[in-house]
Amino acid sequence: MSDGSSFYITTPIFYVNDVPHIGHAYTEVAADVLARWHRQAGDPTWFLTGTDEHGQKILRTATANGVSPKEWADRLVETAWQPLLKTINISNDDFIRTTDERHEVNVQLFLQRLFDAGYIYTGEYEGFYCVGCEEYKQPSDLVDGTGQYEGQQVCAIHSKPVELLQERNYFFRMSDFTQPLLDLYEANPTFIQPESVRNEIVSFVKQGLTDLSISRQTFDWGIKVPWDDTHVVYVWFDALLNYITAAGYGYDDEKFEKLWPATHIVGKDIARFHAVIWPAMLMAAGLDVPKQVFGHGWLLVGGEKMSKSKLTGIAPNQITDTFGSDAFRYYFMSAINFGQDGSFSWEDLSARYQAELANGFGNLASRVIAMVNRYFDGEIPDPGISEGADERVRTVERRVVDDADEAISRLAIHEALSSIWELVDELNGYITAQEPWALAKKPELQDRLKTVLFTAIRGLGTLAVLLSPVVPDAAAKLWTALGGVGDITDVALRTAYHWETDGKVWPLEPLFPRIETIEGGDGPGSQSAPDAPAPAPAPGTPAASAPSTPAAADSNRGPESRDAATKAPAVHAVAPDAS
Ligand code: ME8
Repeated sequence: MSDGSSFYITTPIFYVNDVPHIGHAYTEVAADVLARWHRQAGDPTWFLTGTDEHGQKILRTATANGVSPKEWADRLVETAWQPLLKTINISNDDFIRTTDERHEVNVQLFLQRLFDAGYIYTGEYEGFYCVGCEEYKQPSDLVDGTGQYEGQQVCAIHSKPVELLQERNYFFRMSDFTQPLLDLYEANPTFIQPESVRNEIVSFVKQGLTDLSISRQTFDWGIKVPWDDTHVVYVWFDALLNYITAAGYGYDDEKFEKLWPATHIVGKDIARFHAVIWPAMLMAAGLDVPKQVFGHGWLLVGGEKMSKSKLTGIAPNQITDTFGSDAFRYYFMSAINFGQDGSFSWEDLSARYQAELANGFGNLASRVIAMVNRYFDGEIPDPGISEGADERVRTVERRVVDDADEAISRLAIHEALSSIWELVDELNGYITAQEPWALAKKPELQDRLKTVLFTAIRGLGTLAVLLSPVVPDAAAKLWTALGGVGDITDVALRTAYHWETDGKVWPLEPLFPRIETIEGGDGPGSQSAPDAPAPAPAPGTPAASAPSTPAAADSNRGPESRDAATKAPAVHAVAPDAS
């Protein structure tokens, strides 16, 4: 059936009831880094993202805003979700909306096939439904409400009351798949990652699955059940199918065979839908299950999952307007172990920006290129005889390429970045130890100076190629300054150290200009409405210098107060550092 030769990677399709926050952007960036990495390594790659537009949650939001759900979805996709992809420089190959015809028609086809195969029956259901999750909840999923919901049972994720529903619906025989799923998890131990998510799901399935209600009758914002148009398809059943309807299922067999199965990057909150319901649906339809489901951790605010419903959402452009999209991408990929939770803080972002991007990487690039310009009029010198230190740089260069690629194959993006940073540190140590500025003063050491700058330039080019999937804009600028041949995204990543230059460097503006953080600034707090994007943090006074040392890599940082995390400090870019 499917040849599975492609690297087909997906994000969840996001609900359009509201605008994106940095949690959604985090998933997008992670999937994008993986997609860019594989693409640049020469693997046939396809990256899908999109929006989830049906269901009660969207219907209620649209109604509350006095428009039809389709009008609402169109507005949000156009003004918020598509622009997000530009804000954080996402290289998706496709964008699916569940209101696309290619999706709606083929959801019906899929459902009809399951119905014809006997996997669907009519039944009664009574249970507690959380509209925020779009899911029936078990009593164990509920907690005691606080504040205005004191005395009521609320959803543990949304902290809002659940609704008691009693409906006559169509059911999917999911219980048939308890054992096949357990067999799948055992035969393919990396099917669900990371280990913590896998363990939770395996123990959940071991308790035995119940059948799943897959239609709703009390509202009509959804895809009609093909044999009974008084029902619409349950929003999760509809949404999960996006991964195959976008890949050609039902209308382009060749494309589908080439792409499917996919690697799904999702937040751990929805890993169960992807690792239980989704493979069960696929098995019932006789299709391959996904290659892998990776449930990443949550961005926390005040120790809780950052979320719009709790007003702790931070708009991605609050960060990118000041720090830029590269810094956004680098920060979230390096500061949080992919798979674990992490707390966002403005202080940590500023500190890492300054120490790692501006000083560690950007300054290294500027200095080396400036020296080639100054001492050799921009011509990259031919090296003389190599010494141990030069060999060592070359060895590190090769090793980190392999190590980073190996880490990416395990989706350990943070590990790939720490490997790459070994080369940044090695090159900085090399320049400090070799003191090319001192060599330049002694004509008899010209050959040594040539070797040192040649070695440093080679290392910088390798860094540019390796960092291109993470900080694409900065990498492309550096590439141009190094006289890199062709487009950097065409340079084979797994042999990055073979990169080619036309032999001449060009002046390089600072890749990461210095940014001043002003303590006590009163930046925007929670999310704004979709038609009124959050303003950029306002410049303010007095200035306090940004911390100069990196915060320890710590994905389990203690909770900050909500205010501290959601309020941006007042920050502004200052004139480029001339060093
Ligand atoms: O669940 N930290 O959509 P959704 C990290 N439509 N990631 C976060 C996050 C946080 N605090 N908050 C959200 C849905 N996310 C369904 C998906 S797929 C067939 C249907 C990210 O808009 C994370 O990826 O509620 C999470 O899984 C997703 O947004 C939920 O997005």
